[in-house]
Amino acid sequence: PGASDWGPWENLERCGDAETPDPIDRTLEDVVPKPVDVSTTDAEFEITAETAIVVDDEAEAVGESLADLLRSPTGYDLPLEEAPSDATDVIELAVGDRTDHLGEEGYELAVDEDGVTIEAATDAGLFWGVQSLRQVLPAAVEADTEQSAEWTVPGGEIVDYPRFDFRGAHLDVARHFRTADEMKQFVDYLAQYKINHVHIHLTDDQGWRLEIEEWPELTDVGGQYQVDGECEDCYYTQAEYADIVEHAEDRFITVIPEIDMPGHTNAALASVCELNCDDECEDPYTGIEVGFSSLCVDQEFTYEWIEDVVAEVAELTPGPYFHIGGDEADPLSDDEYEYFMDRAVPIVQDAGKRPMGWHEILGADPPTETIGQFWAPDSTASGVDVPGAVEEGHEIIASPASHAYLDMKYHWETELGLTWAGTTSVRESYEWDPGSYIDGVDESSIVGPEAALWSETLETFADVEFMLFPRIASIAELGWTPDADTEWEDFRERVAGHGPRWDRQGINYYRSDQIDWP
Ligand code: TNX
Repeated sequence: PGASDWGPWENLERCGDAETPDPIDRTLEDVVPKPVDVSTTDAEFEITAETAIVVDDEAEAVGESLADLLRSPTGYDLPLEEAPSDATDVIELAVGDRTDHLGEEGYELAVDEDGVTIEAATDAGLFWGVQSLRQVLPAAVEADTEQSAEWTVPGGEIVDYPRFDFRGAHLDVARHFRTADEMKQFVDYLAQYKINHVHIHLTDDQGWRLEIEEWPELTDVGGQYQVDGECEDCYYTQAEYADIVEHAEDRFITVIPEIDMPGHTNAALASVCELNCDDECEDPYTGIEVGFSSLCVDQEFTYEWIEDVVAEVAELTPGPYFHIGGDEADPLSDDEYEYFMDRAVPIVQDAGKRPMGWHEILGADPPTETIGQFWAPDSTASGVDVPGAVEEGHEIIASPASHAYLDMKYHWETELGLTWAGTTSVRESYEWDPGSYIDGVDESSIVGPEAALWSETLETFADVEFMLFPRIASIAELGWTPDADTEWEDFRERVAGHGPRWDRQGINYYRSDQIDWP
């Protein structure tokens, strides 16, 4: 629909006019990320008090999550039932091999007058299909109290699957802490846009955010500060962290923990005095400079401590990856840096995890299973031979700072954010191709894109939301949608319709003037 179709209706709805019929101003084409294949019909389905959710065994958990979403705003029972598939007035969710060809995360969604059917080869695919369904219901579905609306689903079919298996978002909880509840909220936002990895930057110069039982000093000291000052008990207990991991898992999102080393370690150096070459603790740091700290690379104690930390974090994190940072270790010579990585990377492997690091790590010639996260603001990474590393077999995550660093200001007057990589408008966050962006690196070596949200200037969770939305929708779409189907004009129209959905969720999004919001 054009922008003019949206405005008046939404306004009436917001004024609380309960009698206003909800015109069917939505189609299956409104979904973000844009699905691979969509066909639309006039055969709408209306969810009513009689509607049931039909599930097979494997679909039950996803069915529950759909029911959870729908029950409050609709006020309907929406019982979960096992029933023959010819039942009418149902939303049917099924896991089966008919859709095997769509891959692990693909799904088919079909809507006609009798109901909605979502089928997938796995429960993950089914869950992504449910996110698409969510986006084509009235925005009122995002409310958590009963709403008066016609719960109409537009007719047609979607056949969909992702371009990249890996679609990530990173959040820095070290510079400014985010509570476990906020972290879970962040995960909920990612799930709506089919992002399947959340990378948590748990440690940096300003803070240490995860309880390590063997080294309580890390949080006794490092967990009490953040940028600009003190922060009481600003860390996750192991139980809280496990809860975040489980919350993510329930949404088919894998947690990637990052313990940044050997640089970005002032919080550790201020907490465990023996980590310093002279055994003297550093002072806590609450500024926003980078590149000044390093672990002491030529003492055994450093590696024993790393083993303890890595073992506990790996044990708490079921996913296959462990990110050890490796960025901006400026105090070290190249030889020292290489020596450090020669010791540290195998510790991660011995803990059963696949190592990841910022792209500098590739310069240390680590084992080829090590994934490099490309963050340079241009298509080359000066000082590191990324194409050479790829030639040797390394894989790459694409997070170029000029497009995927969501802490960059939208424009020069944006109050929040940094500008070292320039500014990044919504359009700039969208107009790049993760598969071909990096000079000399082929799409076959790209694991996928990851948005990175650093938090030096982000004091509140509302600040996080402001930098995240709408740009997270861009990165999500670049990770999911075939490159040939990613067009700015089309994207900006679809994203416009998400504004009211974000309003209902209370999200403090940036109302970019590049988008005609309803
Ligand atoms: C660079 S790029 C950093 C972070 C900062 C960020 C701010 C990289 C791996 N490190 O330490 O927070 O820029 O944009």
